[in-house]
Amino acid sequence: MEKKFKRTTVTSALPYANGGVHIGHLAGVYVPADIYVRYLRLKGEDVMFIGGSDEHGVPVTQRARKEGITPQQVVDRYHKMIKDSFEEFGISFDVYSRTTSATHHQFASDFFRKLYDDGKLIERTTKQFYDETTGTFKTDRDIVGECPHCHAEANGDQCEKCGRDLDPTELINPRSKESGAQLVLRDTTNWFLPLNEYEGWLKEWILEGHKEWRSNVYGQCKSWLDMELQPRAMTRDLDWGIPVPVEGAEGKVLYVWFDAPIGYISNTKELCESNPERWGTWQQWWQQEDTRLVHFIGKDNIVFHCIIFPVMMKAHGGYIMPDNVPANEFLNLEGDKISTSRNWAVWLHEYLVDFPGKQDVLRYALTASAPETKDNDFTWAEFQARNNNELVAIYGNFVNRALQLTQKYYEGVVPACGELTDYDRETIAEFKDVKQKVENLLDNFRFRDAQKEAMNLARIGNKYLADSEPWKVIKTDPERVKTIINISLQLTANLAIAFEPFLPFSSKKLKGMLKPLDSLSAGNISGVSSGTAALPPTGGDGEGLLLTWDRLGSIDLLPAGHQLAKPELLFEKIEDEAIQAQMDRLARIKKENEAANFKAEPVKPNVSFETFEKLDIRVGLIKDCQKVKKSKKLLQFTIDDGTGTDRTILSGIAAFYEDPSVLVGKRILFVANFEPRQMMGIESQGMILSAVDFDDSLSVVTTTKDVKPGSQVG
Ligand code: B3M
Ligand code: ZN
Repeated sequence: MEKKFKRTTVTSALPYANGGVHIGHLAGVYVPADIYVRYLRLKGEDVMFIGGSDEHGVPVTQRARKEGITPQQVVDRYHKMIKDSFEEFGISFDVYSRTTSATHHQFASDFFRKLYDDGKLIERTTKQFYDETTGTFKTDRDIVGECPHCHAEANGDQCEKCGRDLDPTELINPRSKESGAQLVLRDTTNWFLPLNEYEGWLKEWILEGHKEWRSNVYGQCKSWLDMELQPRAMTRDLDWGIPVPVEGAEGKVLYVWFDAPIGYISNTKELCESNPERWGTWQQWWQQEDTRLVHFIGKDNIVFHCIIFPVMMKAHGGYIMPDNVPANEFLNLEGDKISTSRNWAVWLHEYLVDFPGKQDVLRYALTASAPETKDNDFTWAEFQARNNNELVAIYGNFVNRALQLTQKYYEGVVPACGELTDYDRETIAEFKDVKQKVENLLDNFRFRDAQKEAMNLARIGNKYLADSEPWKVIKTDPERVKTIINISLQLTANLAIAFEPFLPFSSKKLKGMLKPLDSLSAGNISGVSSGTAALPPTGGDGEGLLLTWDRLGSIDLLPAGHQLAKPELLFEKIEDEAIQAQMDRLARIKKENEAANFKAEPVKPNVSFETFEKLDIRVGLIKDCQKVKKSKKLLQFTIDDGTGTDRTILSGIAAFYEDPSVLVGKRILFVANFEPRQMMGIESQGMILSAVDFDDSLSVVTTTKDVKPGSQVG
């Protein structure tokens, strides 16, 4: 029972403007959403792609406090950074606005007020922690105290040490993160959305009506609906956000998850009002039954988009419900969970600097390992392999060979196709139904597999050229070569079309090489808020040169006699050095995190002075230091110990001194009465003292003054 929709509203989660966008966000939300809207546009469908920054919420205020600036300054900085990097990356939003805009404040405020006036909200008084020194209520994450389980210092919502979820009232001695003051419980009144009253409707709408949703999304909804839903607070005692438009609600703002999804609608309104001829009214995109609504999000946002926001819209009345919510699982980085606070991420703005012009490579790699059904791992080695072994070796290689041979044999003019062999026919048959296959997969939000189909075309092409060997046949049967090259060029043109939703930059470049007369209509690339972003080309020279989506799978895309432009390489190899630099960066971050987490070991039981005195610790001057042959670990020290006779000491610290000669001349501490030991046939007469660093690396201990060798330490 296929419903007929006239237009599609596509939203992508509004990133918090308190940091950059990383590969997890891209793989989970923005790349698939962009592929989807580009595809719909290429099919000529009416679609609006909505993005924007989520600028309220506690994390913004926390960052502001940490940096000693205002929340507004935080969001101004990150909104611009995120917007610019999305644009450069080719995420083709029709609108990218922000939840601090006047339009949004008004819209969200009116939305709340209608719910309030219609009696859809319930008022509840609860006890919350209050800081009397600043006169403010504290949210969970602004409270610290002692964990009741492991007694470590914990946040109000969770203990990082033992991992338990907490309620701030469980904390021992709760304090304000901001002021350090002791907190007291105080009554406060907030407005709640009674989710429980919508349970029956939600069950019917999702569990009965949307069995086709991805199993991870459906499953999460089901487990929420299987538990009893509770009323949820839609207002907060905070000073950063949209003021609650109710008398007596001073000092309260709308809950960030109330206002953020409304941001999709207010951004639509902003776009429509800026260009009503193109976009019509916002109501068309949000309230008309012939509009299809699709939310692209990560899995941590499922409950907000499938339960809370729909209930808000239902309670308000007049809105359409999402038709699908293709949420993704998480992407990890080199085996570890991506984390903003630990800086364990690949940031888009940094990638764009480190790999200029390689937007499509990241798009490709992220789609190829998109976490569609389970969490997935991004590794730099795989990124490099995707580029070198697939984009360069398959797609780029095929296209380059086809275009170079055309230059070499025909000066870049498309040769006429002669009689087809059986093998030609088989090859053509193989890519004829690619349009059907790719569309079917994209319609079902299976982006990985869809991209694989496109790549498969290039594999077919490579095989065709390798099997047909035009470079040999040219000597014996030049007529036959014309057909081989013609077919290869048709395949190349198909690749430019098939990859367009996935790799828009490369398709644009390839189209430019294939149809130089017409390259201006090859489609807008980034087009943030251009309103005509990547609409199908409308130009063309009327000679079958329209490389449009509807012609995908055709073998007459490039007519004989058509002059091609000079070919350029579509992709280039990524060298090991570039990958190593990224791995080094991650290793550095890992180190920094370990250092930040370093906690000194508990102190050992006390010893008496007499016990201590038994150890004879001395200063020694290193006269020589060498690696011990056949040992990876041992260094052999020759020490001036003040006795006039050199002393030999072995120490297992070779791994930490690549060049042991740097130690020569240093004054170190050693235990002079440590029982002599034989190692590798050498007698070691004492023990050199070293400090063990947080990462288990070692450093010998030296003196700050040129103390005479043999001096006692005590
Ligand atoms: N800003 C959470 C997130 O970035 C939130 C999404 C809002 S979508 C309306 O994961
Ligand atoms: Zn704990």
